[in-house]
Amino acid sequence: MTQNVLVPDIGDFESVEIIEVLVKSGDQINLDDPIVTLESDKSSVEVPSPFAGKIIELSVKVGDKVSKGSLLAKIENELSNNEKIKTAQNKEVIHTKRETIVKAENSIQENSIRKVFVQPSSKDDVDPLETKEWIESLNSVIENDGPARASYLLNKVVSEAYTAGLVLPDTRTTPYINTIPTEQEVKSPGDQNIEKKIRAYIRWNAAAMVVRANKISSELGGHIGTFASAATLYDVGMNHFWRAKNKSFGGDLIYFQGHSAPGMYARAFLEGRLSEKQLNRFRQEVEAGGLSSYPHPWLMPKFWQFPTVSMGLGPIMAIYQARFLKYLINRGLLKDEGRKIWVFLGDGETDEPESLGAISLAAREKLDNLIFVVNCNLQRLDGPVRGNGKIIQELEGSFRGAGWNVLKVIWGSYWDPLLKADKTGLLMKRMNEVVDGEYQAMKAKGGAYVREKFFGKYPELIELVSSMTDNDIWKLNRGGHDPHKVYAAYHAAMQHQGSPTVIIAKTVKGYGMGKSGESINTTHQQKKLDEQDLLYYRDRFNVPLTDEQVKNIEYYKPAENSEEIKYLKERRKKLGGFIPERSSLAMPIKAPPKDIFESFMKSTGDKEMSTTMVLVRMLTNLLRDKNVAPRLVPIIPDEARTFGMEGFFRKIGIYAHEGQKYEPEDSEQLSSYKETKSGQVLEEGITEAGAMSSWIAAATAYTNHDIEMIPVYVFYSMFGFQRIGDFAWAAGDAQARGFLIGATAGRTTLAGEGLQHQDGHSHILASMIPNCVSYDPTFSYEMAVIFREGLRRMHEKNENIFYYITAMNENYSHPEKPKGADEGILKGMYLLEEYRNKGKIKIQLMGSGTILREAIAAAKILSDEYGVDSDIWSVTSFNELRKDGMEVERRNLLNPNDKKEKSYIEKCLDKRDGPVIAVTDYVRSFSDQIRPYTDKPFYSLGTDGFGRSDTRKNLRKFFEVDKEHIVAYTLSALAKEQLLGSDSAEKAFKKYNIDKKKAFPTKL
Ligand SMILES: Cc1ncc(C[n+]2csc(CCOP(=O)(O)OP(=O)(O)O)c2C)c(N)n1
Ligand SMILES: [Mg+2]
Repeated sequence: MTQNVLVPDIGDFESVEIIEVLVKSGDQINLDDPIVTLESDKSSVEVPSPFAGKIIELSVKVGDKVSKGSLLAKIENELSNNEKIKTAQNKEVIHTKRETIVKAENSIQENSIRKVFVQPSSKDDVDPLETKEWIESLNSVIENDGPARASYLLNKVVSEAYTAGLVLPDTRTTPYINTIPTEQEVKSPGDQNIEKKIRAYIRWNAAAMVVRANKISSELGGHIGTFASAATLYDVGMNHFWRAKNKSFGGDLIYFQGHSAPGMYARAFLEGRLSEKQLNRFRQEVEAGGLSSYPHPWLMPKFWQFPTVSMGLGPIMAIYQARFLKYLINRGLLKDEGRKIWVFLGDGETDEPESLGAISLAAREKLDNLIFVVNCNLQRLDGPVRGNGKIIQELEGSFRGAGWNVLKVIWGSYWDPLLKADKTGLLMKRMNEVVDGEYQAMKAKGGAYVREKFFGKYPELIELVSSMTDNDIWKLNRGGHDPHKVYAAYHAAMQHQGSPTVIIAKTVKGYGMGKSGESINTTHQQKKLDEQDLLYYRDRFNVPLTDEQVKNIEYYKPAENSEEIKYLKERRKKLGGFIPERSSLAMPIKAPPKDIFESFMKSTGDKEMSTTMVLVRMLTNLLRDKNVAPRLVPIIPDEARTFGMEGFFRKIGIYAHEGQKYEPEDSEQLSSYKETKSGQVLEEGITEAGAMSSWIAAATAYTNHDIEMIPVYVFYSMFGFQRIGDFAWAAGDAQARGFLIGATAGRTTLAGEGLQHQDGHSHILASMIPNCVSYDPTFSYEMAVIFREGLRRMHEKNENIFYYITAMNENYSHPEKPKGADEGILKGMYLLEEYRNKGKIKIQLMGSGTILREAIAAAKILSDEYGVDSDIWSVTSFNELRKDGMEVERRNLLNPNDKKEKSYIEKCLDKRDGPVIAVTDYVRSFSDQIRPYTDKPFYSLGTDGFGRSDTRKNLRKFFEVDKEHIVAYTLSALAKEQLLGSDSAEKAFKKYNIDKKKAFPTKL
């Protein structure tokens, strides 16, 4: 049967041009194969075939204009009902037993509940007998019908109470005790004695390493107290849970709390991975072989995986890492091996908005591959985290509210008998009422103090501990220091399904440090322990070192054949290898053939388009390359329509782990909002931090998942580096490979949006990241040459760099690529045009981005009206030129006897005459960067100052970067250089109505 393929609903557009015809008569095509590409003045989008079959007639050609309903082709197809079937599948209706259940529930007669007006609950138990009956009923249901039924009943009662108008108890938090009841704790299979010894040695060596470094110089710093509080949390994971990457398993990913790094080095020392010599080089990294202060993959690329020490970045990056792992699995690019992402963070660190900012996403995405461990030692750097409150309860509320599985590990096993003996709940009441500031003081002040201040409040509690000595009371441990409790929580977290888990563990900062730093406000900064402190620490953990050895701050490492070392190695062997370890087995992606980019090298003729459109077109083409297509990860924080990228929605789908449970409002449209489980686009919503975290996860997939991915994160340039600069820095550290695209860039190019939108400095910010390569291209072919080279360098040659490219929303026509321009485009500048008609006076006119076009227009005026010739340079990257300039200058300074080497800028300009006039849509310091690398007089024009909303023409006039200002200022510069009389400039100022009294734009 013959079917007509018509142009579907393309949104608000009429008469849209066909820019590509992707099939020919006689082709056998599949459902959804693209037939043509349409381009409006904002975006380009492929039209997929609604049928499979053979093209028997093509009704259009390139250049034709079509609208909704236009005939594109005729197809002979066997399955005439194909489309219907497809639509029916899309409208997947979910039938469950739900309705039946609801009906049954409604049939229960429950109108007998009396409605009351809201009243807060009474604090006193006015009828203990009745209370008892209720509790007994509950126990009986738990006993006879099981906990699930009991929970159901409670929920039912609570919802009835709500309907009745009662003030409900605040259920964000649970009592201040461990979530897992003692009886339910899964016991560790480990040998506790050996593990305790190992932990003690690790503690000792970590502290010794920091103290030793500070003997060399107190400049070196370091932390003892943090790892001292977290040692058990790490050790249980290392001995029992964290599986390393090896040939048969992808590996769990562990985000270590940055300043607990000494503990990881100390363990690696026992494992034989680091030598004593290396430990002695903690924080002395300038000579090769030192250990980095914190986890920095850039500095220790075979060890650290995740830069975490800028607080808050680790947690959010890990959330998106867990999400990206599911994305890879759902897209069929990785096997689901049940890998987990573990994240360690401090309680103080949760103050950072980034730490908790994405926890609801983690729950929404059902990231049960994610486990947070918040080390609640109740202190941060200066003092208590929540002296007047309870950080554990506060966090529980936030995480529960967001939908996480929350496991509190507050009390250690020594408390178990006391809690068991507490029949009236008074101990629990006391635990609930004490605030963190007090809890902290108690651990600083000893057992007698705890007896008095904690138990002393109620005579019953004094009685409860009457048979215990002060020392016994002092030994009442906190959950995070009890390997049994920690094991049980980790075990439960591993089993949990359907939501992420947070383990909130209570610990003591500086645990075991005694007077030198246990639970005192200055613990965080403690990096020097004197002899007495060290002896105390040794004794506290029974480290088998003599006094002499302690005085020499020797490390302790038992013999290779000792039971401790054998045990430690055997445990890691069972878990697949050592952690942390960074490696990559990813295969490079072959850069696409040149022909994919060929169309961008030609002139667009009269057709005007923006570089953002060029980029989107290029990505569309790349989606046809079999090597590149599956690896592309387009990332957009709710701006696809701004950038003309909405065509991707339908074409490659938006990633949604649950697919699409609704029929989108625009389902009939060509770029309808299609969410699918195998979707490729990461549509992040309005979160630049989240989108950047996704980008980092994808950009480091080559090491964390052994698969090279090509993330392309397109942001509104103003909300890029300025907003997420710290992430970009971390990305550099993590050796991310991928593209960041600053769209709608330029202070005057984005016209109407005003001060908070117009970016005139992102390139400066990008230039500060050593491995970020950045470009501000003007023309379609520049963009194509740069992008292709980025693919080649990063993803085929595996250079550890990432690209920042600005793209604009100004439409103009693009010329053909000049012959031989490629090298210059990539190095940062090339000669675009030369005016040699009049001859005598010459200038070197440089421009980048859309302002290059103003420069080109100015050159014409200068030539036609003032007899000034110019060489016009398209500067694709002032940043790259500066890097080259700096390097060459340094080499020349180092080798004063050698022939002077020329920088690339010098090579370009050497044989050219006249001053340089450089003009961009960015602040002057952008182009000023290359001033030192040429002897020529240098004048820069730029957009210093706050942006504002107006037309492009007015804005360029305001910032003095339009062609008229370029002409006038050039003439004035020539006068200053005594190459021309000043009258020409004065005439131009007059002619162009340039107000000399206007204040400098930074002051306006
Ligand atoms: C963004 C950022 N701000 C400040 C710091 C400096 N800093 C390092 S550790 C620390 C205190 C950390 O307290 P907490 O998170 O409770 O960790 P703890 O050491 O108590 O485990 C601070 C402020 C940092 N590393 N990153
Ligand atoms: Mg803390």
